Amino acid sequence: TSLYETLSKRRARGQKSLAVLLDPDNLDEAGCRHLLQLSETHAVDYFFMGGSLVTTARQASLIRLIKSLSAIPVLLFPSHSLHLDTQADGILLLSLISGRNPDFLIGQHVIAAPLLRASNLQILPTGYMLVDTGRQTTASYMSGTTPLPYDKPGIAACTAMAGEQLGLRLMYLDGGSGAMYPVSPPMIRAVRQAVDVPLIVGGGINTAEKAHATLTAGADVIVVGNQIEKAPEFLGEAARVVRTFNAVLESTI
Ligand code: 1GP
Repeated sequence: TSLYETLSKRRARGQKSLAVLLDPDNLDEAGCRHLLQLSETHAVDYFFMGGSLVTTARQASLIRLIKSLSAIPVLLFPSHSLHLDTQADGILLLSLISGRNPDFLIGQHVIAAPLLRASNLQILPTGYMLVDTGRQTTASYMSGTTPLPYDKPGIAACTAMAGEQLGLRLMYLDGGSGAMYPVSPPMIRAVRQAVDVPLIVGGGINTAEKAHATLTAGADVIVVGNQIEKAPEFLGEAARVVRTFNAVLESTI
């Protein structure tokens, strides 16, 4: 089964997933080995690999390392066509639909298209929405876009609806890495009600309570990055929250 089939089956069953964001700028080989062990122990569902600004050449060797030691799928989470790597399993092909910068709506994609076509990467067309969570994030600065206003769930819902109508098959609401607070439950709920495709939510999820609130509001996949870099044990906590959701589900089937 393809990555997308798995994501949409899980979505249909109401099953939740955990993605761990690995930023090659903030992770060395030893740190990666440690996270891999934890991820295997806690049955992490996905690795997202990328960052807004990649200043080291580590991404390729980290992906190689993960692929040699683990079967957890690696999805590229690129901020630029320079950040592609065909060793990964798939790519979140992000169209930054919260913004109005044509380069990140379609421009980078044109540059990447021949390379993607020649690769074995599974392509996951993703409507990417940056949300204003209190301070300017690297992602909004680097993309030159204005994020969605935090307290306007209706704009987020219509943006996601338009993205789905254009054929995007996943939605990703992102408060930005290290956000002061995560995307609000009312916004997640509004997007959840507006579209049928699987919904990924990340940015600022740094406690079990925030992970729980994000999933309760309707996220299918939660993404954690920063807090795991600071305190790798958080991976276990986040995984427990996801598992609890899925266990409740199984007991009601
Ligand atoms: C950012 O959604 C991710 O793109 C994860 O954010 O690093 O704050 O967990 P954090």
